[in-house]
Amino acid sequence: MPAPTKPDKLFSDPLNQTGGFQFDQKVVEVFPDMIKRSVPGYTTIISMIGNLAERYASSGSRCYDLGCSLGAATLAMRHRIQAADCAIVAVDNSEPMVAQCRAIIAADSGEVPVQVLCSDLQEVAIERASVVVLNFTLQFIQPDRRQQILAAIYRGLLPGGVLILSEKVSFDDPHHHQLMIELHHNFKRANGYSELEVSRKRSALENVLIPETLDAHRRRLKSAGFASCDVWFQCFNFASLIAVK
Ligand code: GEK
Repeated sequence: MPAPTKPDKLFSDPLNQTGGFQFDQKVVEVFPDMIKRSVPGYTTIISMIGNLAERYASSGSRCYDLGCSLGAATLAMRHRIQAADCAIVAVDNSEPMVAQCRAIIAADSGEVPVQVLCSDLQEVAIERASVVVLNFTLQFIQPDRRQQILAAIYRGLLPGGVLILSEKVSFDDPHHHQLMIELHHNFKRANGYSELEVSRKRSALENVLIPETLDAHRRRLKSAGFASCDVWFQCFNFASLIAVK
């Protein structure tokens, strides 16, 4: 059985916080609560990934969830895919995340086969893919690696297949950029995080989570070869794009 999840109080204790943010056991224990209270629209995005997988998953293909954490997007796809002979490959490079994800998947009753790999997503071959999900994962990879990751995904997608790319984003206009940051922080405070927790988390994510503009993401997707791409969801500085091969 998966371990029960706890409320996120990680950044209420200053002694807990040394160095940059890591996806360790302590984060795994609070992850579902942390991500829902930190990412505006997270629950909607997860549910709509299921919706998109139902539309785009094709018979005999694979769906990938890269940076799967506890498998929320995997489960959303698993319960919506109608196509025959379709399998899901879920990948994460955090061992504690993968252990808990495997327990969650094993306790789930969905019938679509799921393979959970503990690996850097850059090492995983993408093959016969109809749907690839990068839900708030690319932002944790150094920007100079991002183009080749999108190129490998593009090569592994079947014609008509899709990449769903969700990211925290930045804005060129300094006023708008600051406004989005403040609205996001208000969202976190309204979800019970204190001023200190918000600012400690922000420092821990410095140089770990590197946001880029929506234009930078669109340019990269186009240069990887995607025929069509644009935003399908946005709330403040959190957005999700869909790119079609
Ligand atoms: C969700 N998609 O719930 N290779 C594999 N995994 C990685 C890598 C990498 N190079 N870098 C980071 N990760 C999930 C949420 S969380 C987003 C994704 C967040 C993993 C990392 O271990 C973590 O589990 C995940 O990407 C990012 O829909 O916490 O803001």
